[in-house]
Amino acid sequence: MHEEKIFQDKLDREIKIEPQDWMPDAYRKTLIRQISQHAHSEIVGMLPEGNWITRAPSLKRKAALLAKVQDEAGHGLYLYAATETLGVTRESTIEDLNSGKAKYSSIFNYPTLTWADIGAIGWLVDGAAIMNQVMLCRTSYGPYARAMVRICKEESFHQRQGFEILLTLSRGTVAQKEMCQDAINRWWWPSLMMFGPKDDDSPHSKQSMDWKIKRKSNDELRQQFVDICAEQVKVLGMKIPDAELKWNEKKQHYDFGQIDWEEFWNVVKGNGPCNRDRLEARKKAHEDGDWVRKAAMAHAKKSKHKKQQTKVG
Ligand code: FAQ
Repeated sequence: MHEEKIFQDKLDREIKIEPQDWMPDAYRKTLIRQISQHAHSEIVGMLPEGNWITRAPSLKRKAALLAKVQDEAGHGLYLYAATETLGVTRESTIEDLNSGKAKYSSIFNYPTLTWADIGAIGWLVDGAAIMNQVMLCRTSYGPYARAMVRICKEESFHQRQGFEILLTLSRGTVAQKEMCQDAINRWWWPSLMMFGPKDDDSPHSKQSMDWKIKRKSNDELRQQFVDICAEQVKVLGMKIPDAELKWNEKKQHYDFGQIDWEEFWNVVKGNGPCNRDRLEARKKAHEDGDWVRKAAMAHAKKSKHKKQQTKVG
């Protein structure tokens, strides 16, 4: 009881909860779930873009894409490290992904068919990710909040890189303009789904808001994202594929059309266009890396042994 009071008091006074602090089991479990899903999303998120590294249209584009994909790997690693502070091993967390038990963001189960998709991912997917992650910089768990600050800085660079790809295409030939619009058409609705189910259908939101893990609801963030994109798309001279998108003077927000929630849950349950491929690719990468992990462990053991011998000598 005393511990619960200290925990609640810290939340009330906006003091971060740290790994060594007492916390309710359910708070710990929620964080492990959310942070590990987030880590998996970063790692699986490398796959759709990695697909275009060898086919980027110029050396400059290739270098930028390589750096971006490497950043995502770094984000995954900070987040796996943050998950470990809650008392679970990285091995078991990765095993949960590879066995299909753990979730990762629905968005990465869609294919990248053209170069314009790399621009659309940067603008829309990174844009949605930032919208969600800026509020997570103020999340109540210290290691997660601190990881988010650095991740957000990098994500905002990614977002601009994507927008600039689309801007270039939008000023190009007729075929390039069509490619740009087609990518926006395919990535728009899945990007809106990244924010999760509607607030009324979101089982975790209420408790996560009370614990200050989440600071804004799924619908609030989705609305902010729509409002920003509806303006930015004008700079591109492109269209958002939603006939119902319209400024609502009274609400001071854009109204927008219905999200296909059946498609969302279908993808979350593993039946999206690329779910199977993504998991296979991750499993193969893990198996191919087995010798590296073993070699690193053997090297660490040898070095430790050598050090001990020098001390004895
Ligand atoms: N996909 O009750 P809620 C990125 C699940 S990072 C799949 O609303 P919550 C960087 C949810 O897990 C993108 N599943 O849950 C990048 C739960 O299932 P469970 C990832 C989803 O946690 C860019 C159930 O539905 N970002 O993109 C999705 O309160 C470019 C009920 O949902 C994060 O992970 C979904 N979209 O709110 C990388 C941010 N939405 O666990 C490469 C951190 C919901 O009960 C290239 N996460 N579900 O079985 C969060 O902020 C939250 O977890 C939400 C969901 C907002 C995603």
